[in-house]
Amino acid sequence: MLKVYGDYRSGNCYKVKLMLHLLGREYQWVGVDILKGETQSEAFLAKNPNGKIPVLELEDGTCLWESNAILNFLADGSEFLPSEPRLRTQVLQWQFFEQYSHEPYVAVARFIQLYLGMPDGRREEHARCVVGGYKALKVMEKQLERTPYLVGEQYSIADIALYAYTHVADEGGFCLEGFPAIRAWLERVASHPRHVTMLG
Ligand SMILES: N[C@@H](CCC(=O)N[C@@H](CS)C(=O)NCC(=O)O)C(=O)O
Repeated sequence: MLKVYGDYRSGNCYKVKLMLHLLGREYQWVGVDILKGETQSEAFLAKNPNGKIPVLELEDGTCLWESNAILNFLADGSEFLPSEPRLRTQVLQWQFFEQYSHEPYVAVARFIQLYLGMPDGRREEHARCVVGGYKALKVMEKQLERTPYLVGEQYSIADIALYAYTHVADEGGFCLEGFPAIRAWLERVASHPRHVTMLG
């Protein structure tokens, strides 16, 4: 059976969980506590030398890491990854955007606020993350004013990648009041019959 090493509160790990539920795949969840340093143990580093969750361990023992790479592996051949090259590239485009222009701000602001409880020493960094995060949210809003999903008409792994931290952006100090297209998209994604919540 597939094994997922992760933390339920982590958006990067939630991407993998959501994907597996949407595909109806069985898996075993192995909890990893990042605050206790469990990602830095020798045993864990043998699975991901970069010391980060999520990790997907396949039946033959192969370990895949990097959440969006895992999404591409799992979605291969399914309705969640278009085969047409232009559309598939647009999926990747949004996933690279997520990792470089969204996650480093929205997820890190949430980490500082939710996991660390906003320590004084990280308030300035949090404020910088909020600025960067709103910039990314504006880019998403523009796209979602035009199309129901990030890549046109079809729910894809681009949406899963960006849903993960956007739907809990409030936990990082973001307000989505001024982003009606994003709010409608969040509801659209969550209305899928096989949707699962982050903590569900
Ligand atoms: N780019 C990676 C980021 C993974 C990541 O940052 N994971 C965090 C939890 S959300 C982690 O494992 N942090 C522990 C650490 O860095 O020691 C991905 O998308 O999978």
